[in-house]
Amino acid sequence: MKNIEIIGMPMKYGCMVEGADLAYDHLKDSLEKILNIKCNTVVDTTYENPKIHKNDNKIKYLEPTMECNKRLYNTVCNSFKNNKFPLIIGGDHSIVMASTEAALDTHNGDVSVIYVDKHADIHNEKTTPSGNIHGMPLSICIGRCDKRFDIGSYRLKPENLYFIGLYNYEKEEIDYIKEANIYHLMDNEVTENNIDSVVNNIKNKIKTKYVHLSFDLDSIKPEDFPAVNVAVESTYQDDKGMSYNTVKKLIKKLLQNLNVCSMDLVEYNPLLDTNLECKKKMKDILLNIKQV
Ligand SMILES: [Mn+2]
Repeated sequence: MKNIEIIGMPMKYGCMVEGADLAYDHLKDSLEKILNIKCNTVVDTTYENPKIHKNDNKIKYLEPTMECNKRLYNTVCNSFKNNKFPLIIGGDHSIVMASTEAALDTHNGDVSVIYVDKHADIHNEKTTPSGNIHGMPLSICIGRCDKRFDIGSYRLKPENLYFIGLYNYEKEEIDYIKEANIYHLMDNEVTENNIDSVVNNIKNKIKTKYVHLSFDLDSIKPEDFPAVNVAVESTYQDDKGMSYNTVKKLIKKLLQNLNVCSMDLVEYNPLLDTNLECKKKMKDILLNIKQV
């Protein structure tokens, strides 16, 4: 991967769990060493006197989430202008609204999104059970949320969205995914042995020139990668999710075979990485990214 610009996005307003906002700081040295670049782009995510609920009792941290994401949007647009490949280190997954919108606006809407995540993140302000915006960013990009969530100009077409590794979603989300005929592969539909056909199949379906790859580490099965920013009680429920080896290969194959213009790496929580096992695995994934 050439011309990578690391963009730190220490974001937590999309899901108030302590930790994911520390990921960039925690990984910075490794990123610089592995990718052999200097990391000096960090989005300012400070917000004076953030209110959990202002005028809406349902949505949490609306103003700080949108304000910080607009700052990221501008940073990613600049990165594209400088002919860079922005690699955004989150933070919670609300940040995909900014990275996707920046990619769409830079490329006149000619962008598909590959969403490697166990969650669908496609609630809107009416269906969200938690009020956390990190469960809503794809609806924001598609334009299924009201104007308080406006960011960027071009909207993501549902036909250009691809889910990989899905297994944790609410009924309203999967109903919409099916109704809008959005491509989705469940976690058990992707294994180490079928990655080539998975990637080829998606490659044949893609209709846009560019692809934004959004990678949530919680797509890896919890026993292989426990240090992610989901509610702790739901972390260990089942033996669900794709294996670490599967995901590592998958990310590499996607980068090798598709015209990926930008990427997010989100929801790593260093506070839960007690023996630094997950950090080691992240370094391996980054090495893979470098080699493409
Ligand atoms: Mn997720």
